[in-house]
Amino acid sequence: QANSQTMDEMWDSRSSDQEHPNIGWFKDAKFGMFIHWGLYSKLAGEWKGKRYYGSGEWIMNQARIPIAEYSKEAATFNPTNFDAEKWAQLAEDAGIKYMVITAKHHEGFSMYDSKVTDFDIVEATPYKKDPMKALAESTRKRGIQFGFYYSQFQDWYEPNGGKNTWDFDESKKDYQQYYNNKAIPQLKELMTNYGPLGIVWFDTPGGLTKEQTNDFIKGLRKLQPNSLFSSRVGHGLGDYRDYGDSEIPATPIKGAWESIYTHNDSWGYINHDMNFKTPREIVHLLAQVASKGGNLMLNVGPDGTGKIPEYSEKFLRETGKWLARNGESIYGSTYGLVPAQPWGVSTSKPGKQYLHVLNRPLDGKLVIPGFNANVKSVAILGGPASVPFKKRGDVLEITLPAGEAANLATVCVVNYAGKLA
Ligand code: FHN
Repeated sequence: QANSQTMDEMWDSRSSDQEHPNIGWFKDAKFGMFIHWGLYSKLAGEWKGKRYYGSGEWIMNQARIPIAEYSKEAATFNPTNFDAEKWAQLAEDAGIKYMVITAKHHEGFSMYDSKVTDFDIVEATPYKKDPMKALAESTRKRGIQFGFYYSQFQDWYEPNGGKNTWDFDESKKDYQQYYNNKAIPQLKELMTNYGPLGIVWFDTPGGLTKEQTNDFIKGLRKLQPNSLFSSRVGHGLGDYRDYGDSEIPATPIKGAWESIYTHNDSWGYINHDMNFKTPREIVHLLAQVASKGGNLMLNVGPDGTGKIPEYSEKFLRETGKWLARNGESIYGSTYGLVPAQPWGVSTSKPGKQYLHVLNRPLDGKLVIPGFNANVKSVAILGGPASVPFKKRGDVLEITLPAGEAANLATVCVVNYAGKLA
């Protein structure tokens, strides 16, 4: 019966008592940092003088680069600009509450010291260090949850890994052999050697049945029972739901879920398409996702030297400043009870509706029909403790103070008594 459910039905039918006991921090966190960093970062979206568009981490696939050629790139991958403290400090300054970084993406290259393969950052590069240990420590000591992304099925380096159709005949692959010899042992390394992982972020599942998948994750859960698995482990076996890339659900969604977005249209670093989401766009995206009850995990793509792009640094820090003033309306909130309005969206806490004014009305007035609860007071976060409001029946009208327009988004908090339907 369960198998006949669609993924939506499966997730929508999940009751709170089926949730992972450790899901609480995730639901409160609201804002995460995704990091895509690998050999592809050095190629930056170009191969043999040809520019490839779309996501930089797919260049091996887009350019159909044979393994024999692609693996040579490791010999000149030496990210001496990598600085775990700088990366973790940026996350903290940005108001980030959890970080997920690619331990191994589809290219099959391990960005950590793996005993399962020599195709990793310690054995195959002049860098010879494991950046993940340092990053995990720097991140955790700032109270930020740390986790790994792992491409459990697509592995374009391995003869039996998924989806390398240019070096191998996909129909002749023994996926179970790949899982037994690489994916499962590597996942065990990651869950054993890097301290407590808040999240293991699986991606693009495939090659195994639900039962086979359940078997291998049962073993992983024994290693770290507190770790949360993303829904892309497949077969509905995750602890929270990931929507599609750059997807926000149309309506408020109960439970734990996450929207994931790039910062500049590519997960992996590229040296073109400098279309970085501005602080205003990031804040509006965060408010939109939080207003539906979910988390936003925004990606940064460091370059091949280990440097985070300057616009990611700059714009994430400005987002952090906004959160320093308005974070109360995001962290620990759930979906808003005031439906989306032309001027913005809302989030909730008990007895409070946070109105995120994304597009300030020209007359400075917020009109909220259907606010059928008794309003006690209205304030601006980080601003006036009391702003004028009036109720005409169940229509609430708030007059915004002048001068708030410059803000990335003004947040009005409406304190009310009773039950807002
Ligand atoms: O193919 C990957 C892609 O490279 C990237 O890692 C995204 C991030 O969500 N996941 C897959 C596409 O959905």
